[in-house]
Amino acid sequence: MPHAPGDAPATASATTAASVDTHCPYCALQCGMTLRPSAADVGVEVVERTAFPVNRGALCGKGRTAPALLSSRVRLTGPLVRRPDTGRLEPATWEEALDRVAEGLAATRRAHGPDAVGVFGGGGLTNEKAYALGKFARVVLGTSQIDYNGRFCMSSAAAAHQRAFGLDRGLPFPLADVSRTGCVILVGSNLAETMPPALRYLTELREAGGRLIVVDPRRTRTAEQADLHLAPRPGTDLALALGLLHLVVAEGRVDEEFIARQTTGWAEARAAAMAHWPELVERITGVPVPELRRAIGMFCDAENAMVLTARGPEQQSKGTDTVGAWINLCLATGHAGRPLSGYGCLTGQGNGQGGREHGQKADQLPGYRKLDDPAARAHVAGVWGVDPDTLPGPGRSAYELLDALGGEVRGLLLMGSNPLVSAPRAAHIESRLRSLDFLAVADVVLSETAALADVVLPVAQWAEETGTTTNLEGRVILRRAAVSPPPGVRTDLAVLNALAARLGWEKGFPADPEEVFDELRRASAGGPADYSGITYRRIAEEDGVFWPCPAPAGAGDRDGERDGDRTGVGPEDDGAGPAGVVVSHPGTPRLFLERFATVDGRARFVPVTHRPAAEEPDAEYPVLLTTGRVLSQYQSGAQTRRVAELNEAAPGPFVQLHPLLADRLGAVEGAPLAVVSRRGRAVAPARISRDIRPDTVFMPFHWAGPGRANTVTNPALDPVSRMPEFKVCAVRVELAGD
Ligand SMILES: Nc1nc2c(c(=O)[nH]1)N[C@H]1C(S)=C(S)[C@@H](COP(=O)(O)OP(=O)(O)OC[C@H]3O[C@@H](n4cnc5c(=O)[nH]c(N)nc54)[C@H](O)[C@@H]3O)O[C@H]1N2
Ligand SMILES: Nc1nc2c(c(=O)[nH]1)N[C@H]1C(S)=C(S)[C@@H](COP(=O)(O)OP(=O)(O)OC[C@H]3O[C@@H](n4cnc5c(=O)[nH]c(N)nc54)[C@H](O)[C@@H]3O)O[C@H]1N2
Ligand code: SF4
Ligand SMILES: [Mo]
Repeated sequence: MPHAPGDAPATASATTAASVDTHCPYCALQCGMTLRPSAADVGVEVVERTAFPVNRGALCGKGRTAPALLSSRVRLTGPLVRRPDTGRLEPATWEEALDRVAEGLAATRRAHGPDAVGVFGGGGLTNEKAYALGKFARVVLGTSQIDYNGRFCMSSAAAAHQRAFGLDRGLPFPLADVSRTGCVILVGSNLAETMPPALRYLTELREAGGRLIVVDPRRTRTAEQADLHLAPRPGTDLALALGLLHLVVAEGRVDEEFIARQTTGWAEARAAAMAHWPELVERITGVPVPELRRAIGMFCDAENAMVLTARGPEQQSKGTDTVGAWINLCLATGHAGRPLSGYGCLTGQGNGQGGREHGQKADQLPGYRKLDDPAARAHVAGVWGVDPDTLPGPGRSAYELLDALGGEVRGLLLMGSNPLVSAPRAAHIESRLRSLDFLAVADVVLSETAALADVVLPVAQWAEETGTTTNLEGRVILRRAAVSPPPGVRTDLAVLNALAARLGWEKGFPADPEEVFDELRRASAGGPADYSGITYRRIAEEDGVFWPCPAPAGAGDRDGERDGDRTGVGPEDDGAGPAGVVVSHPGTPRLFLERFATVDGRARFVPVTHRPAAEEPDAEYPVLLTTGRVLSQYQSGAQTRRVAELNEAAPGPFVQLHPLLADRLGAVEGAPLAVVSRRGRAVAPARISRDIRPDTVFMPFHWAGPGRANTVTNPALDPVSRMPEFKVCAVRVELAGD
C-alpha cells in the first residue's frame, strides 16, 4: 500500500504486501532491483530484477546492501535542534524544528536581504525534489543563491555538450549501444569500480571484436580490460586529444564529407590541433607517439566508434575545453550524428542527469531552461503563478557559494550533499560552514556537515518514498516506495511543503511526488529537457522513457490527468486512443541522428588549445595528486560508511604510489604518509603499486578526518563550467611517523 508522504506510520517495518520493482539509491546507472518483504527489521530484501534492461539483474555490493541503511540504528529518526545553553544538537519535535528553520531563514533574509539566504542541493535528489527545491529558492526565499553538488560532478561535460551539440544529455544513446560499436575510447572512467554492471557492455564489445582504449593515469580494473591503455600525466587529457586529432589530420583520416554536411568551425579547430605535434604531446602527457598512432588506428579503422568520458578529464580547471577536444575528435572522424557512434559522458550520481535539468542549478529553470532567457522566465513563472519579474537572476556556482558562506551568504538550507567531506579545499569550506548565522540540513544520517547544523531534519530514504530519477542514458525511471519510513521521519517534499507554508506559501509545494511531477511536466514543456509526455504509468510500463518526450499535441489536459494509482499501474489513457487521434511521443533513446540541437542543426567544432593545470609541480610540491573512488564506498561515505559489509571491504583512505616513488621516500606498505599541498595535509597509509605513474599519487575521497583527501585538493575552477580541479594538484609526500 502506498503511504501518504510525510505520514508517520505505526511501525518502522510496515511493508507493502507484495514485491516492488524499484531502483538503487546510489549511482547514475540506477540499476533496477526488486524489493521483497522480509522478516528483517528493515522490512525488505533485495532480489534480482532481470527484466530491467540497463543492469539485467546485476548489482554491485552497494546496491545489494542498500536496505541496511533503512535500519533505525544507523540513521536519523527524529529532528535535532542545537540548544543555545548546551551548544549541542538535541531531539526536538517537528513543529519546533520546522519553526526554527523557517525563522532562521526568514531572519537572515530580513537582516541581510534575500541573497543572503543560500540553498545547496544534490544530484542524488529525485527530479521532484530537485524541481521543488529550485522553486522553493526562487519563489519562497526569493534568492538567486542556489546551486548543488552536480557542479562538482558533470558540469564540464554538460557545458561542452551545450557548446558543441546545443543540448546536454550525458549519453545520447542507450548504454547497450556501447557493446555494438566498433571502438570505444574510455577517458578517465573506472567503471569497473564505479558502475560495475556496466562493465558487461565493454566485455560484450570486445567479444564481438570491438576495441577498447582506456585513458587513465592508473592501471585500474577497467584499464586491465583494455586493448590499449594510455596513461597520461593527470591534467593533460586536452593535449592528448589534440595530439590524436593532429594525427587524424596528418594520416589523412578526416571525414571531410561529414564535416561539410553536419558541422561548422572545422578550419579553426583544425588549426588549433595542428599546433599540437605528436612529439610535443608525448612530452606533455608522457604517452609515447607510437601509442598515440595505435589509438588513432583503432579508432579510425572502426566503422562506428565512441568516446566516453567521466570524471578524469572533466574534473579539471580546463574540463570543458578537454571534453570539447574529445568531441572534436569524434566530429573530425565522422563518429557522431549516426547510430552506434558519438560522444557521451558517464554521469555519476543517482539523479545526476535529472538533477541538472530542473532548476537547482544556479543559472537554470526547469526543463533545462536558462534563467536569463525572458521567454523561459515567462513560461515557468506562468506555471508557478508568479510575476516573471519576481524571479531572481543567476547565482553563484557551488564552490563559490560555499566560499561565500559567512560572508555575503549567511543562512543556508542544505539537502542531499555533504560538502564538509566532498568540497575542494575542505578545511576552508568547513570554516565557512561554521561561520554561518544559520544552517539547516535535511539528511538521512548525521553526516559530517549535518553535525554542524543548527537544525537537522531527518528524511525518508529511497525505498520509503516514490519519485523519478533520470539515469545516465536520459531514461526517466520510477523509484517506488516499498516500505514506510520510521515514525519521526518525513520526506524532503513534505519538509519543503511545511517550510513553504510557514513562509507564506500554503499552496504550490505539494508533498505528493506525482503531483510535483505533473507540475514539472508542465514547467518543462517546450524546453530542451521536455518531460511533458512522461507519466508515472508510462515509465512503469516501458522500463523508463527517454527525454525529450513532449506531450502529444492536443492531448493537453488529458495527458495531464492524474493516474488513479500513484504507484503507476493504472490503465493507460494517454497513448493512441481507439480512434487513433492522440499518439504518444515514443521518447528519444537516440539523439542527433537527424540533426544536432543547434539552430542550424550542425555540430560546432570548438577551437581549443592545451594549457597546464592550475597548479603544476615545483621544487616544494614535486608530486601530482589525483583523487577518485573505490568500489565499496560512495561519495562522501555518509551512507556507505554506515554499512558494515562495505566498511569491511574498504575500511579507510590510502595513498596509492609507485614503488619508485616509495623507494625515494623510504615509504613502506601500510605505513602512514602525509600528502601536503598549499591548502593542507592529509595522512593515510601507503599502498604501493605498479598500477600508477611514478610522478602521481592517488587518494580516494570518501572519508572525513585526517585522511580527508579534499583537505589537499585545489578549488581552481573551470572558467565555463565552474568545476573545481579535483583531479590534479601539486603535493609533497612525506613519511608521517605514527
Ligand atoms: N563505488 C563508487 N561508485 C560511484 C561513486 C562512488 O563514490 N563510489 N560515485 C558516483 C559518481 S557521483 C560519479 S561522478 C562516478 C565517477 O566515476 P569515475 O569517473 O569512474 O570515478 P573516479 O574514480 O572519480 O575517476 C575515474 C578515473 O579517473 C582517473 N583519473 C584521475 N586523474 C585523471 C586525469 O587527469 N585524466 C584521466 N583521463 N583520468 C584521470 C582516476 O585514476 C580514476 O580511475 O561514479 C559513480 N559511482
Ligand atoms: N577529491 C574529490 N572530491 C570529489 C570528487 C572527486 O572525484 N574527488 N567527486 C565529486 C563528485 S563527482 C560528487 S558527485 C560529489 C559528491 O559529494 P556529496 O555531495 O557530498 O555526495 P554524497 O556523499 O552523496 O552526499 C549526499 C548526502 O545527502 C544524503 N542523502 C542521500 N539521499 C538523500 C535524499 O534523498 N535527501 C536528502 N535530504 N539527503 C539525502 C546522504 O546521506 C549524504 O549525506 O563529490 C565531489 N567531490
Ligand atoms: S552500479 Fe550503481 S546503481 Fe548499480 S547497484 Fe551499484 S551503486 Fe547501485
Ligand atoms: Mo559525481
